[in-house]
Amino acid sequence: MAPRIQIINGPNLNLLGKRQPEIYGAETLDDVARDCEALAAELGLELSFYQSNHEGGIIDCIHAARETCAGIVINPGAYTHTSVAILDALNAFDGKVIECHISNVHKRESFRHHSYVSLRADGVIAGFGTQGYQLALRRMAVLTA
Ligand code: DHK
Repeated sequence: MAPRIQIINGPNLNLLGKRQPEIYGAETLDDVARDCEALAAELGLELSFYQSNHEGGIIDCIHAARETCAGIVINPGAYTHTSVAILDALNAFDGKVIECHISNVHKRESFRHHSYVSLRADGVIAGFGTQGYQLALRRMAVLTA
């Protein structure tokens, strides 16, 4: 059976394409989902796609992935820098985790330089724009083979 990968996007990423395009680009989250689906078919991965502006929704999604998914690609948005609860949920997930940021968070404000999620992530992608999700899926295909 093809490994299933859960892609999770956190707060404000529903506004992708409209919000600060000079930082996050012109592609919408639907564009990202469409490109990821096409690549997943090539790589032999099954995908689930989830976005929430709420910490609890993201945590519930991670819990559900415990039963169904071999890996999680997560862009927790600003929760990256604040959420011990999302880190704890990821620590209760046995599969692979890749943290993905559209912007290069290390080139930005110092409060974006620390990530709780990085304490759990098997790999981190930042600064590749929305192409980062596809790079994450390519790595997931290797990690979950
Ligand atoms: C997205 C956000 O919404 C920010 O809060 C993070 C991240 C960076 C991104 O680059 O995708 O600091």
